[in-house]
Amino acid sequence: MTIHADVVTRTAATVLVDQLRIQGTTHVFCVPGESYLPVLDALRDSGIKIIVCRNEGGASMMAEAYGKQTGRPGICFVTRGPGATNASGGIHIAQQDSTPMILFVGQVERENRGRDAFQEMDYRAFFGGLAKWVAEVNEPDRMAEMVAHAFSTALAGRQGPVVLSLPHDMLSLPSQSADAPFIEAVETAPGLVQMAALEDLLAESARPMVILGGGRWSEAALGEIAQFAENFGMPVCTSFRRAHHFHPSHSNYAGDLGLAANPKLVARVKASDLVIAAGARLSELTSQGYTLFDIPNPQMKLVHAYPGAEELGRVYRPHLAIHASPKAFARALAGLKTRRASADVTPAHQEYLDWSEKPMPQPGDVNLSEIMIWLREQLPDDAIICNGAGNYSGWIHRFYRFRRFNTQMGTVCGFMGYGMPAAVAMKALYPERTVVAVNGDGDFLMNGQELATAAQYKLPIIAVVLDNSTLGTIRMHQEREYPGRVSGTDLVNPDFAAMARSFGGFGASVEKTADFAPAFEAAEASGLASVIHVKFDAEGITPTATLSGIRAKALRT
Ligand SMILES: Cc1ncc(C[n+]2csc(CCOP(=O)(O)OP(=O)(O)O)c2C)c(N)n1
Repeated sequence: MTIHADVVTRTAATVLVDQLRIQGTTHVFCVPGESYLPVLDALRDSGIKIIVCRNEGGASMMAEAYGKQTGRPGICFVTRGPGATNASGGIHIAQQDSTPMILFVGQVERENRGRDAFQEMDYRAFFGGLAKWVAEVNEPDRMAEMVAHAFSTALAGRQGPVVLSLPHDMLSLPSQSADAPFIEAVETAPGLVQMAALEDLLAESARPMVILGGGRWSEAALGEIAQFAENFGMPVCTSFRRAHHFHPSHSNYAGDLGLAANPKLVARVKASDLVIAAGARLSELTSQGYTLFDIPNPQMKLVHAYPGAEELGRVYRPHLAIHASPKAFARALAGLKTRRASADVTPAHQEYLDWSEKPMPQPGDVNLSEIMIWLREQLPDDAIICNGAGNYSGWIHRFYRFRRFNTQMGTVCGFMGYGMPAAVAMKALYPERTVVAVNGDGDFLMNGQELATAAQYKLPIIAVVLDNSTLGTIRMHQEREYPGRVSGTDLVNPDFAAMARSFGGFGASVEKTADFAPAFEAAEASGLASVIHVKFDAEGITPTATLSGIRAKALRT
């Protein structure tokens, strides 16, 4: 990367874009606004690809997905009030999922600040509770400094979102800013004393478990974790939506601790005498609604290794807190010599296989577990599956198998509408890989407009829309708490396959399980952004429960 030599002739906008190039940014996701025209102009010849989205919600989620996938901050540009408020979804996801991203927002001219000018917003107030840092670049000469600070803040410790606002008039002024160099996340290594304490705990433990989660991993670091687990005979489970951190066929794999987790896995973790939580925050869904560990003192010895010191002891008092980045912790674990006889991990892995191997019966003509098993058998190991939120995702978690690092793109915070923008971003990054967005019917239309973005950039993602004509998750809760009183959860849906065709894509409808495979193959063969509209019976509301069964049970109690 060459650093711009002639610092004097650049505008603040040019310095900003040069800084993005120096930081290795390959794509930016945006909806344009008149408030940041100088940046759009500087991007034009920068070599950085611009993906113009149809809604800032989609753009911010694409940037978040880019950050989650690459480990480098995802970049999103939006305009003032309307753009910033629409973009807040991606910022919430980046905060909850600990993903590095930077949202750049246009701002009114400095001379009009505080007048409640057209679309003026106080970004510090609005994003203050979400982002790690919110600031405004008021001095063109400080542009590189502030963009570099945005990168280092997004990448530091527990990673997350940063918001920088850009007053319109400032962007076209000359800037004397000197470029800042490429910024890497600081790796925090565990201390020798802590590793010695961990060795003692391992030597004493009879029923240890590893919980793997969070970001900041690499394939190599996860390989070191697998080696450690083998050396010490430790079952490994993964936290919510981080199943891709451990190979599902590995004999130490015990399954994922997410929504509707395998009850045998939950019982196994509860009964363990030592839990090593590596990189995982131990969030609400991973901790099974804060029931897995006693609060504040877990029933077992808890070793919590995490890159952000503020997360250690947030809810659970760890027996041993280790402030370390996942990569540095994995390296230290790989160096440990085992002092205990390796336990038999076969039962834990067998419980995972028993839970996920075979399809479950389902009312109606479409069986989602059979579809997921078909996908797991047909898709290449490096295929990326993106999804939003809804009960349908339970079939992915249980029956699909993520065999490569970062092939699972979902949100830890359960944000509907994530699948489509995430898939667009993934296909833009990896045109040669299969990218599938699995959506619920409610979920899909939250960001279904980004199908137009996929079509515009010729990104042949395959969107599967699982249509049960209801916001099924909420209907499920409704039947539990207000049996038989359906209210505000029914949907009347369009023909999603026809919608895909009207967007210039491929569309197919599926009403029987057997029709799914040919529809998927035809979608792949089309080379177009595709939608497979799968209509299934809402009665089969989870892999193990029916709506009428939930209602009957609720009426009995
Ligand atoms: C942006 C957003 N809005 C609302 C919710 C609350 N919510 C969670 S799941 C769900 C229903 C999802 O319905 P659908 O996509 O049809 O999937 P299903 O549950 O039927 O499988 C809702 C409304 C959410 N998680 N995210």
